[in-house]
Amino acid sequence: MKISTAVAAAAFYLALGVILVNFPGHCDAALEVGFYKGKCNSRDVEGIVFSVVERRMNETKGIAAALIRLHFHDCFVKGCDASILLDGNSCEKNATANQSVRGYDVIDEAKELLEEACEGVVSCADIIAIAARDAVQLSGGVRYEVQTGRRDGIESLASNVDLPSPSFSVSQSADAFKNKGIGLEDMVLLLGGHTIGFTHCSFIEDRLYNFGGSGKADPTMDPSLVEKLIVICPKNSTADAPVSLDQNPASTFVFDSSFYNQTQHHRGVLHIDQELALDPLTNNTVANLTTGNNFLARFGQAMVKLGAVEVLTDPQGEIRKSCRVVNNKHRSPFSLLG
Ligand code: HEM
Ligand SMILES: *[C@@H]1O[C@H](CO)[C@@H](O)[C@H](O)[C@H]1NC(C)=O
Ligand SMILES: *[C@@H]1O[C@H](CO)[C@@H](O)[C@H](O)[C@H]1NC(C)=O
Ligand SMILES: *[C@@H]1O[C@H](CO)[C@@H](O)[C@H](O)[C@H]1NC(C)=O
Ligand SMILES: *[C@@H]1O[C@H](CO)[C@@H](O)[C@H](O)[C@H]1NC(C)=O
Ligand SMILES: *[C@@H]1O[C@H](CO)[C@@H](O)[C@H](O)[C@H]1NC(C)=O
Ligand SMILES: *[C@@H]1O[C@H](CO)[C@@H](O)[C@H](O)[C@H]1NC(C)=O
Ligand SMILES: CC(=O)N[C@H]1CO[C@H](CO)[C@@H](O)[C@@H]1O
Repeated sequence: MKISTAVAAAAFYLALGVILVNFPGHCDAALEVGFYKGKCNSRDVEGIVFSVVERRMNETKGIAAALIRLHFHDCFVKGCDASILLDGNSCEKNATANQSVRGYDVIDEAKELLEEACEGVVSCADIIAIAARDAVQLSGGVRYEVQTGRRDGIESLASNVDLPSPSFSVSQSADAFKNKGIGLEDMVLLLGGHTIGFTHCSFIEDRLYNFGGSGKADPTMDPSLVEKLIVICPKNSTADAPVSLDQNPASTFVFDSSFYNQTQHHRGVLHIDQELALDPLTNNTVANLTTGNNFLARFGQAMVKLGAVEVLTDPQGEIRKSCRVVNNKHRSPFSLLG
């Protein structure tokens, strides 16, 4: 009896140890919905961010897409820790993959108002996550409950930037997402973010003129779309014009499931977008989402998962005073604090 109890206890603690060791992300548990309730002098933190995003979108609708992409690029490099916001020559924001990321000034504006409301309380990483949610909602998507409680990192290096490339295959892209703990279906949902926003000619020139060195257009692109895009992106032009990611002109700025319908009609703009509809790993999910199937709510859930990637929570990291610089500039940027 005694021995079997001891064995059971040992087995229990062994199992517990295995569980703890197997969940290195267990500090993610500290993220919660409404983390700032009652922490900002009775001010509504999420409401303050919402008004900034709303006003900026009233001026420029396209800023919504920029804010959603900013969250993705933040979370995929060293976790959602606002490392993308730090200024400096060798910082993430100066890496090639970041060169067209926009929206930094929107985050600055929200941060300024929040510092006035309650100094040193709201992290830049949370502002990005809240702003991305608001951008989705204000573009016609579903308002999902955003988790907060992230803290800001103190390291940002361009050499850390290793984002998936638009010329990746579905399985290469799936590996990149899997490394961040995000599965195949969530990857397909998150790429649905390409239902708004713009790319540039330089990202699709190969598909129009010299796909895989063939000297021809990508055969998976609808020829009428090729014809349309070569007008926007003339051969050898240096203008690098913007091109809508969702080629349904009725929903350029609308957060809807049109992206999936477009890819099913061979009208995906980026190579990876088109591949989602063709690759047997993802084609069924794309077909499912084309007919709606609750895309908007499912996208929100996928964004919550994206927002939990490798986050810092109290007591790790810091609450930056300015989103562009770490609090103690004299501290070595290479020191690791959490
Ligand atoms: C395999 C993964 C992904 C790749 C390869 C990729 C690639 C790209 C590229 C090349 C652009 C155009 C950049 C430019 O021309 O300036 C872009 C834009 C964009 N991406 Fe992604 N992306 C990926 C995943 C995501 C995810 C997960 C989201 C959000 C949930 C997202 C949201 C956006 C948005 C909203 C834009 C438009 C930005 C704007 O208009 O400023 N992307 N992406
Ligand atoms: C944005 O525009 C809408 C519709 O015109 C208006 O109701 C709202 O008050 C504006 N919001 C801000 C913050 O300017
Ligand atoms: C960014 O990187 C380029 C080289 O990639 C470098 O020449 C430049 O000085 C860096 N800094 C800024 C602020 O652009
Ligand atoms: C475009 O540039 C390539 C070399 O990069 C050159 O061979 C070709 O003739 C140019 N085409 C036009 C239409 O100027
Ligand atoms: C799907 O895309 C095709 C091709 O652009 C278009 O003709 C059709 O109206 C779209 N369907 C929906 C439901 O948006
Ligand atoms: C997905 O691809 C597989 C393999 O090519 C095919 O059997 C299946 O019918 C496709 N599904 C859809 C919805 O097109
Ligand atoms: C679409 O996917 C959802 C979620 O996986 C599933 O519940 C639903 O049954 C699917 N619908 C169709 C028509 O395949
Ligand atoms: C090298 C380079 O162009 N870096 C850019 C990164 O993104 C920021 C914000 O858009 C630009 O200001 C940088 O010039």
